[in-house]
Amino acid sequence: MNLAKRIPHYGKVLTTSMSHFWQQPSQFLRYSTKPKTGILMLNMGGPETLDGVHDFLRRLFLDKDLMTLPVQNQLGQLIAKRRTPRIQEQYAKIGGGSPIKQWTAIQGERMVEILDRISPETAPHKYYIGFRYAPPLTENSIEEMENDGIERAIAFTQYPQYTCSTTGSSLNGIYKYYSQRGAPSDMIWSVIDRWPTHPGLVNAIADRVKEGLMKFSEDVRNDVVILFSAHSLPLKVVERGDTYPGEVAMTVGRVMETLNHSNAYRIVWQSKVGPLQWLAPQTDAAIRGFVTRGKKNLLLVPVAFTSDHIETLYEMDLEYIEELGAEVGGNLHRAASLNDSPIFVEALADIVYNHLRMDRCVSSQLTLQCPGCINIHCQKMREFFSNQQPLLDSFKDEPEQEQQLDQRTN
Ligand code: GF9
Ligand code: FES
Repeated sequence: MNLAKRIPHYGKVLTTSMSHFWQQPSQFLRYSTKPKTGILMLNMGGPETLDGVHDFLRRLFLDKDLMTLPVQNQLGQLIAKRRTPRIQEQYAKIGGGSPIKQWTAIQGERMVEILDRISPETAPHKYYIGFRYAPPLTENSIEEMENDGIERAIAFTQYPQYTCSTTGSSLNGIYKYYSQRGAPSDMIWSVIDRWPTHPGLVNAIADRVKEGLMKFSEDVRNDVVILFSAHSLPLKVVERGDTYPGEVAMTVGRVMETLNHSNAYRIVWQSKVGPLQWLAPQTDAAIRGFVTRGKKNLLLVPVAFTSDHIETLYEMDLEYIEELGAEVGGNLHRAASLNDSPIFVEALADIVYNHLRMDRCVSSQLTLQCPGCINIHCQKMREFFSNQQPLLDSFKDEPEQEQQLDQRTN
């Protein structure tokens, strides 16, 4: 079997004078040779500065994959402009901007460090950030990946649970980029579209819950109600068949199993905006309801975002815990976001590691559209990612590959 033929970069890295670099620390591979595997970490992003708030909101309200408004191009601009001052005030109170880019960069750095170590066959790995509504925008990061000469591109959603309004929108964005670009990609794309039950995610959240429970005095600890709070979703999105509520419940179920059901818990939904009906109960209404019924000890646990952002730092910490908690007389704490949790970054690397060894470009779940979908891009996007070159035959002969590697390096 000619591996050089089957793995385009194989020969280039392993020939003669280069071969000893396989035994060098991963740092060398990552910064001195062309990256081979590119991992695009997808998220909505957030404004880094108060000046960035308006652009962020404008992109969000013009996103037809997230929401459809009448005369959206006009109305979207108008809503974005009208909401900017209030959102700027909120960001001002959490330090002047969203920390999501810094957290994603730390997670990405550590993830590729681990991958270079555990998966030398696919190294060097490089992470890229692809935000939907704030720089670095997905389109620009894709161009950077093409310019870097990436061979395998992985669209890796940073939302553990899939919804068409977040991950779906980002994937539609990648598809639209290529349909407008005309020229086909030099990279082979594949997708990590959801990972709601990954054991590393579950353990990382369970650890944060345990730490959170320690914030309560011992005599009330068993009585604490754990409120898993996820971003809400308009009911019309749920009714068209979105998998998000079920996947949030999967994550929460595994976390509670890991904790041996030490405490009572509920799933609650936060951040509803506008006049539509959304998933309920809302986090604030649930807090009020529990405290007035004598359940005063509540631990809020963010479960659908992996880093701190305005919904944890402003909505949960200031609005719910500081203000509402004081108003109703509850004893509220919040579990930390995953941020730089070592268990969590190991999980990110493990998810990519397993994905690289899978022989398909998309999960079976991603092949299926919502039964009530009326967005034409959703079907095109699925075709785009499903029709990438049948994946990674190159990893089917790993024993042989390792053998050859040993011969070369010894
Ligand atoms: C969401 C996560 C899950 C239209 C109403 C004017 C809006 C929306 C969503 C879903 C974010 C993060 C879900 C809107 C306005 N959203 N659907 N947001 N967002 N519909 O902001 Cl983890
Ligand atoms: Fe879910 Fe289109 S809205 S597939």
